[in-house]
Amino acid sequence: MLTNNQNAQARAHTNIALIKYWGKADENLFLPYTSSLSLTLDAFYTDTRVKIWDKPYDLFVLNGDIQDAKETEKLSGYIDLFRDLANYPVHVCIESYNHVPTAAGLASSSSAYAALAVALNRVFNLNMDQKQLSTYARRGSGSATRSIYGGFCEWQKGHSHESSYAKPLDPADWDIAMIVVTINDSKKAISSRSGMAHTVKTSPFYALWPEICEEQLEEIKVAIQNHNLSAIGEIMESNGMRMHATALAAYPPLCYFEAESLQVIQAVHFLRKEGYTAYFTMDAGPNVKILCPYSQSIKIQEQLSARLPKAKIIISKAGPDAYLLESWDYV
Ligand code: 2P0
Repeated sequence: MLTNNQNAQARAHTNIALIKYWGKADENLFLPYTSSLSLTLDAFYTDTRVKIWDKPYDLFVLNGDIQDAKETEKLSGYIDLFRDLANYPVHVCIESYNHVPTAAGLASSSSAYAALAVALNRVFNLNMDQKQLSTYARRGSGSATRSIYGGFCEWQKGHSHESSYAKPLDPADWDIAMIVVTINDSKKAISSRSGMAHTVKTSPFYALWPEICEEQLEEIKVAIQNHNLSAIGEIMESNGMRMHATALAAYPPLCYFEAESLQVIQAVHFLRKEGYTAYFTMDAGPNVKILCPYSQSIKIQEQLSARLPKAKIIISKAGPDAYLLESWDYV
């Protein structure tokens, strides 16, 4: 008989990809067509508590609100992976708090599923190591694979559930920051999930994507090893724009840019001319993330605020690995 911990709580941070994950080779197992590489951010995280209870159903409470049947069912399907593995068919109550300001316009699925995987592992006494945890985080959302680790990490695409996992590369504890520039925090018109599926299916440029990522991944790993921020930024900027090129070439086209996104991009070009080390990337939405030395981040933030007074601008350092929380401070 398993002796289970009745409660477990965990924290995981969001991550931003420098080499993007864009397209699934296997939609059920969340196996990507390409490996990807990210930086975990300190400023944004999710706290999640899992409690085993004796009610005959699962409950999911997000930021204090009980979630509807559709959301709960999605999560129950995910929890089944852990229940089946532990061979322990109990129900759970899940409480989650996202410390990702809505204003930041960041997807929280990466931190959400990483925190949930860490807490479920504990509550079901599964003793998974970080590598295994990253495979299970992946089954909730691809980007969550990478939120098990802090700093820079690589998600190796693999070819099966067991072989598709993240691996830490560098703690990024040197002079580095990511600035998140939010120009629009409303819900995305097209989710990453459907955007990538549509691109894979209809974009003639997608055939080029795996080769591009393979090449740029190797280049950026060398740049990270050398702590060469300009080289990291250049490769990141190129990879992000190439991802958007595949989406723009989809049929019908997918365009995540808004007018203000281009204004931020122009501001980054201006900052570079002024001698700053600043590079941008964008995901499946209009907001822009800027990689720069932490030592320049306040000045860059000031410059951006002057040019884009309506934008919300948050500076983040690199974040840590996902971890179990000793106590739960929410009421
Ligand atoms: C990334 N994105 O590498 C890429 C770049 C968005 C653009 O991972 O379907 O929410 O849950 O696996 O992880 C966002 O996609 O998609 C994402 P699913 P996910 O960060």
